[in-house]
Amino acid sequence: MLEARYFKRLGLEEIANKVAQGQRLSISDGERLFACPDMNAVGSLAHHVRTRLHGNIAYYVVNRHINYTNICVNGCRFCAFSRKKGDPLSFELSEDEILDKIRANGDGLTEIHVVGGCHPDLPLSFFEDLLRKIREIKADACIKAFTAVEIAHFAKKEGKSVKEVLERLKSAGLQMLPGGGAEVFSSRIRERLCPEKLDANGWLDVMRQAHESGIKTNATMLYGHIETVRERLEHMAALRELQDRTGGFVCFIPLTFQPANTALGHLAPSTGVDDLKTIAVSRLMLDNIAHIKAYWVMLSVKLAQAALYFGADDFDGTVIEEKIGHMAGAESQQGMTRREIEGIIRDAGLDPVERDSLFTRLTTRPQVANSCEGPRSILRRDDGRV
Ligand code: V47
Ligand code: SF4
Repeated sequence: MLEARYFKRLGLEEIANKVAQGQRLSISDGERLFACPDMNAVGSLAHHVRTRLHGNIAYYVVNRHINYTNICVNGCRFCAFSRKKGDPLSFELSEDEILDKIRANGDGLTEIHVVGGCHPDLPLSFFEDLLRKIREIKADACIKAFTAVEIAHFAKKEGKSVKEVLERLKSAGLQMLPGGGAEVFSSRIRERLCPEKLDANGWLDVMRQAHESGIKTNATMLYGHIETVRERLEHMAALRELQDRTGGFVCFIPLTFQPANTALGHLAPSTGVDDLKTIAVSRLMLDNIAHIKAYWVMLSVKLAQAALYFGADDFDGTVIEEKIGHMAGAESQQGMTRREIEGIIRDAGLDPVERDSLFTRLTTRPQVANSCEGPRSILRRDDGRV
């Protein structure tokens, strides 16, 4: 329900009208939303859109993250995860170690999320082999693997085109790309924070080619460091423009920056108000991306729950093991059980719906506990509340 007088008093009348009529918002509309001191006004507009799209549902996925290595040739200043080759804290999982992690949590998994640093030596054949083996042991889960940055790195290292790398990985079992590596597209920011990394046009181009090859992807934005509000909005506008052309983005994930153990450790983490406004403005600006994720790992479980009323319709998933956020100080737990996630969503007054990576609703899920649900879940109350 959009109350005209309320929005008029806040100078948001025109934006509220556009939202009510499903019209596209401009970057200056986005600036006005960020500048609005009443976070509830911005949140209610986003919740209106989220409810129009998804009703009373909040999605989640039974997934597992696997980082195959933290060795990386790029030295992004916001990253606490990566190490140079030879560093005592570097690691590199063997194929067997990766497969063992999947076997250990195999039964209920519908998504396997595999990413790593840009390793100087691992050949493309290692990843093709790995995808084939994962497929063999877990044919019914979606393999969502390798950011656009890793894909471009494989192509450069092998002297092959991005298209060929994508096609080869797809033949080996790759179904989807995660949205990482986008950071903020502004060249001002990239020069300061990640000059070695694939640039904005390169990231967008890998995603365009993935979409054209029939590989859907997600998209992220890393915010809350040295970027301006306008740079966030320009980032969203660039994603929106590509989405108009390809329709290949499934979900947008605003990633709140975790500063600990990074070269930007002196920066204060973003505030809860900024996190919720960023989720809300993302929902309002990205009118052609169906889903907005409240990634509990970075946001914290409590703020991610609140974000379900600020435009987010997805809670991500069980995750099981997470390194990128936690090495940078994220205080959330390592993983969540399906029952814990359902409890959080129900407690927010919404209906939990398990999905696969492409947001197909899973209704045939057996109701028995599986190996993704750790022993704690057995101790939960019957109503699923935590
Ligand atoms: O690519 C790096 C970012 C990304 C930090 O597609 C940081 O479903 C916060 O992309 N603080 C990895 N963020 C995470 C990611 C992701 C997560 C969940 C789901 C999906 C999906 C994608 O995290 C990196 C980088 O952009 N990152 N360092 C940091 N200190
Ligand atoms: Fe490497 Fe990714 Fe970390 Fe950058 S963010 S240093 S590309 S692992």
